Amino acid sequence: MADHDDIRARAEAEILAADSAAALKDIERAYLGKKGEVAGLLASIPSLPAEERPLVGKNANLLKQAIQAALDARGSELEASSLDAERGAGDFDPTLPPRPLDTGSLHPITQVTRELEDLFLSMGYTVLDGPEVERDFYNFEALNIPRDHPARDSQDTFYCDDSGDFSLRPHTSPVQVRAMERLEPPFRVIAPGRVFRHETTDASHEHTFHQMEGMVVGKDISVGHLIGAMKTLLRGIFHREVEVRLRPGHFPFVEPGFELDARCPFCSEGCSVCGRTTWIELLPCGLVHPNVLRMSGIDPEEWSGFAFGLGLSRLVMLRYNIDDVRHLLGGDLRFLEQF
Ligand code: FA5
Repeated sequence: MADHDDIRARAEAEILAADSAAALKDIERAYLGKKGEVAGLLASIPSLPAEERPLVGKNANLLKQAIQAALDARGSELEASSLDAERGAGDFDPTLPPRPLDTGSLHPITQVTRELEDLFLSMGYTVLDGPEVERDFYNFEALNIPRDHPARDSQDTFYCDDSGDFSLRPHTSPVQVRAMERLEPPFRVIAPGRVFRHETTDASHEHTFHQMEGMVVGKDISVGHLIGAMKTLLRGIFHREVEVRLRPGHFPFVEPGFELDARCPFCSEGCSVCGRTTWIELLPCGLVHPNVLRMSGIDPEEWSGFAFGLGLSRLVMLRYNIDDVRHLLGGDLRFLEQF
């Protein structure tokens, strides 16, 4: 018992005198460590007479608890006084709440894409993806775009090799062809994605922008179905009636073809976004040309369809009142942080 009292008195004195967490650790090791004094006491038990062993064991454990409690108490004291010291120094207040984390947000194009995907999924469409580096066959040939069509001009298309076979896709329409190859009619698909054009940029033209292709192939598909789908699309995104106009448009892969324009929200008399026309070209569309169906192995006598190529970047501009398409992929945080 004398041993215990002696050890306890020494330990408590040393603990009280300790002035750092490191010093406390050393004391803990000396008394409670594997080779510490308390361990020595416990190790001596087997050599004691049997009747003494329980009491010595119990006291050794009480001693251990007492030293641990003294260590903990002194540890808390030291920690509190070091916080006080830091606070007193005036350069850091550890009690202040942390700064809010920068969590970021989804890009407006991603937000609108996801909304459109949900809308079209609810109408039974499938969402498809296609390669950004695309072959000539899918970009043009299978879309009934002959060799001398202006869309093939190197002014518009970024070619990837000298053969002219591979280019960065200038539109999402090649995914139509991939859909027709892979799916049995009837089917409905959309394909949002990035497209690239070698052209001069301005408030409504970027060299890299987003489109969303749509295609429906079924029995007796008519212009009425097409217009119904376009109206649903616009209502779903704007949650209000948007003033639109439909005019004839020419694309080699649709017949008849249309241009659906939306009224420019930025002006009433013409501005740089609408090219001074008060209308923004948004949604070219039409009935799928029989040649296109035939080239992909679908019998145009049996099946018909419609297709559209939504200018997704322009839709995002209209939705969020963004007056220059170049903001979208410009990477300026001051712009992006608004979404
Ligand atoms: C096409 O790309 C056709 N593939 C669309 C199509 C699909 C027609 C299916 C018929 C059936 P166009 O080149 O007009 O068409 O582009 C489609 C839309 O993309 C335009 O209405 C416009 O909203 C948008 N767009 C075109 N060029 C740019 C550009 N440089 N920057 C931003 N948006 C653009």
